[in-house]
Amino acid sequence: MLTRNVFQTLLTVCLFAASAGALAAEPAAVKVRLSDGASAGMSLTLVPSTVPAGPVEFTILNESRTMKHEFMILPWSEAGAALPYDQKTQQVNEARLRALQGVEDLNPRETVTARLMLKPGRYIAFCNEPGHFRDAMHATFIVSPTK
Ligand SMILES: [Cu+2]
Repeated sequence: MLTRNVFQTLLTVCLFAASAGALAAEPAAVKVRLSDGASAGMSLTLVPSTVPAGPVEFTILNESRTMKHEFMILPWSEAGAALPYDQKTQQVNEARLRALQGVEDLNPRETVTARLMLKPGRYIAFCNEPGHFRDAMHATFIVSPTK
């Protein structure tokens, strides 16, 4: 499927509108790698893993040759295992999460950029293709307050 939903919450839209009047800051650049892993299992990595609050441009690379992966992110202060999880579908239950943003269903070898406005806090990023969250496709991401 080539369809892709890039969705943002009302909260994010409001934040964006509120900051639009300020001087446009250069977005922080973050490289996201989605990988099946040759021997180490699946992974999701963000470099850097900490950025200042404001616009963040994620360059998301699906390194897989065969599988779809995705990049979802939301504010989350707890450990990743505490995300609501549906054992039947083997997915994080997105309907029970607020402020979820991201890019769904990147095809193998596809690279997509997504620019998000992020406020300070601790975030979790994950892939929600069935089984992938449990297969360690998640990572913590920190947005620090700007001076
Ligand atoms: Cu995945």
